[in-house]
Amino acid sequence: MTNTPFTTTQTGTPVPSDAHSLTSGADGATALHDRYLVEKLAQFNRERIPERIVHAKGGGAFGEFVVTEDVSAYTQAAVFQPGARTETLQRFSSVAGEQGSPDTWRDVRGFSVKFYTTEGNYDIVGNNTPVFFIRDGIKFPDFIHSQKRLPGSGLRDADMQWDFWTLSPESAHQVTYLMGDRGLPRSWREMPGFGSHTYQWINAAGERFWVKYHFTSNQGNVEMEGSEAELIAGADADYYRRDLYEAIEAGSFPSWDVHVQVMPYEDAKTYRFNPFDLTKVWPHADYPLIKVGTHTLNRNPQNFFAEIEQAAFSPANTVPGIDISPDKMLMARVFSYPDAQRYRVGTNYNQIPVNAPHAAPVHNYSQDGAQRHGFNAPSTPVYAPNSLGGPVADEARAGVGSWESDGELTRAAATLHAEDDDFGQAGTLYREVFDDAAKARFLETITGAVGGVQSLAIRERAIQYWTNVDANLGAALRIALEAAPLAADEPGVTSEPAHS
Ligand code: HDE
Repeated sequence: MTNTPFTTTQTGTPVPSDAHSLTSGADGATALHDRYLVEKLAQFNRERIPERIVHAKGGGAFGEFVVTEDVSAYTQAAVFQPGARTETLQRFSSVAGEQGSPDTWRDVRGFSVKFYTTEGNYDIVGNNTPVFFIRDGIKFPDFIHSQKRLPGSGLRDADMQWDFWTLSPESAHQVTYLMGDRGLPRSWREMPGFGSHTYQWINAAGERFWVKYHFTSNQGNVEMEGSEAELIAGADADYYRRDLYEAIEAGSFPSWDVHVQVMPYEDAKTYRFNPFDLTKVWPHADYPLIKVGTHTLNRNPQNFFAEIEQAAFSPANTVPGIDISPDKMLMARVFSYPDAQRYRVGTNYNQIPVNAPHAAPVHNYSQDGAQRHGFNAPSTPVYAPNSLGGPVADEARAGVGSWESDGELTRAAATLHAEDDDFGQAGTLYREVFDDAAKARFLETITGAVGGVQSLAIRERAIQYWTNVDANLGAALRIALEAAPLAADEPGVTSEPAHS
């Protein structure tokens, strides 16, 4: 066919064959100077970049966020102004599994949204749960180590998981979510999303508020049973990824209504528990949901590696009118994500189209670095200060929203309050949110998970952990474990490990 292009080298030179190496004679010695053979094999060896050390398995799509309400009283951010429409990228993920792991292993799911706003990219990098396992980032590597693989055998291990969790009681709320129905969504389209942390909004007058983000699925929250999830894990490791891709291909665009809870700045000093503690939710009765708009996914990636594998979501990507809060986990993440992305994707990872701003210019004095391709015009100065009209800082924004100097705030928030405990909200979730059927499924799940623990000391701690959440639950777990064949008595038999 006349318009079929020729195969070329990476530098555009047509090649004589894609099937035969250059040899002396039909089956003679292969020539080392067969540049295309060498280039093709070398390129193949370098197709992989390091996978995400957590959230390695995922999928995503592009979309649009539309503001349908007026929340300008709380934030000046352009992306949240009435009527604003913003292009977005969303990635969903599991946490503990490697890139090839089954989508439907029990796990928390990542829920990341990049907003390509007119003031730069804004990222909400959350999960399908409103809380997290720990409240200080220094424990994160240890937590993840305990959920992944034993250094010797390279195998997952229930003892490691429950040893960490039972020695970190602050994990109880999130583990209750994980072991409950939320741990097995039927699809990424049918689950909620949360920013999880407390963030700061600043309005045009400089007034500050604390907010939490909620993404409510317009497809409903639908979960699957553990037995169904295990079957699917064996039949189709990419079940969620396929579901999202095919839904969008078919024109069935999933959407989420976006709400915020808003806490006045000063309330944080007297609230009944630390409002910046990531293991806690704010009861909606205290701070009701306020609608902001709707986020719809309506376009599949053209190239999975270029647009999803290389996508870099970061809590460090904030825009004017939005800032971080004194949440120790959030402050640690602000360092970690760009660090991980420089390692994983490269120094100039924000020049890759999927990570570059789509609706805002880039003006700064950084230059060079591997694979830089966007470059400063010859006349642009590469230093500041300068007398050549180079970009200048927007000094009006200095200190806007800053809480760092408000010692009373951080001391008050961190002072232990009556409800600054580890098990209270987990118990409320179990008793008041799970119905009887959900409670029964929950008991079955934790019996299986704790039943895989070999160490009787850790198993006993796990029973105490759940007793602290709810005494009846702890008692029922003890009975269920005594009735179940003790995995500890059956060497080599462990239940499907819970995935964090
Ligand atoms: Fe992450 N997390 N995280 N995490 N996380 C990463 O960043 C980290 C935490 C979350 O689709 C990494 O680029 C630290 C909470 C999602 O690309 C890494 C701490 C929440 C994704 C990292 C946390 C998350 C990540 C791995 C404790 C929900 C996938 C690769 C302070 C509120 C984003 C990367 C995507 C990815 C660090 C805890 C969610 C290693 C240090 C809490 C959804 O930088």
